[in-house]
Amino acid sequence: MRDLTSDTITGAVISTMRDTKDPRLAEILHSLVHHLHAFVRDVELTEEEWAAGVDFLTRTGHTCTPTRQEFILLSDVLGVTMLVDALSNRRSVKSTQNSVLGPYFREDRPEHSDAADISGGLTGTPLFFEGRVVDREGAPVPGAGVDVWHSDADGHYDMEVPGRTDPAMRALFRTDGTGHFGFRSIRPASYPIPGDGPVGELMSATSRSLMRPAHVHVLITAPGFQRVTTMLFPSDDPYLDTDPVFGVKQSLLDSYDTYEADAGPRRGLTDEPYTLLRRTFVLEPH
Ligand code: MBD
Ligand code: FE
Repeated sequence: MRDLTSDTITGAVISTMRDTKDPRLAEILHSLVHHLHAFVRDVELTEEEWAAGVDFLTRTGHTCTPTRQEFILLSDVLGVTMLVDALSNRRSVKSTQNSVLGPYFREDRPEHSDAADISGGLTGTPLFFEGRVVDREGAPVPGAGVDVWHSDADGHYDMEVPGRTDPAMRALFRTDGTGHFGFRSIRPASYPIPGDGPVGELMSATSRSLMRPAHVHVLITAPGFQRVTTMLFPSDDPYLDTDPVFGVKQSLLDSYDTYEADAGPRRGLTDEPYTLLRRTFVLEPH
């Protein structure tokens, strides 16, 4: 046998996988080894650097908890999440575009009926959300599941609010016969992605900002339609152009109109200025 060299090792590894049963897995592994080796050759990775990389990934795994998914965050800040979305979801321009799921979705959210207050007693500018779910022809989609979740005025999601364990600022709604859902909550603020773990080290080493623009997450499922995982941003947020997870799209900007307490469509429901977000979500058929 011949000793392997830096020229022959890539082919040797790939040929060990030639009996892979699943053809798609074979294709993925072949390409992964090819590109991984090319990367190592390209930068002439040293032993110390490779050890640091393994340590980084190990700590990324150790930072994962049920409420903190550091690997998802790593995928988000490297643009992989949005790249996979761009390749998987070539939707018609009329349909609502996807964004990042992010690390703060919770399965244990409560189900609420229309017009519920989901602020959990937290204080902030009142936010009224009025949504509609329709198909590409504009016909209402009744019975769609609509998950919403967002942060408070300090940028904390419920699990990060000191001293709080109950779900707040999140709920699952069902659209009514006309495709409507709606709720009351508090207006979210821009805030930094978690910076105290390995992803934070990567961000500071590359002098990147942790600040995400304010947003309300919306996830919609309905039989016969593609799932929509999206979010809405205030169109005047100062962090739109530097979102660390690349989730901003022009079509997901919203004016987040603010009214005095005695003016606008929700006048009289609050005694302070409030924000009204109205949005029609257009689903793409399967
Ligand atoms: C968030 O709130 C978020 O939505 C994403 C995608 C990443 C980090 C924090
Ligand atoms: Fe978020």
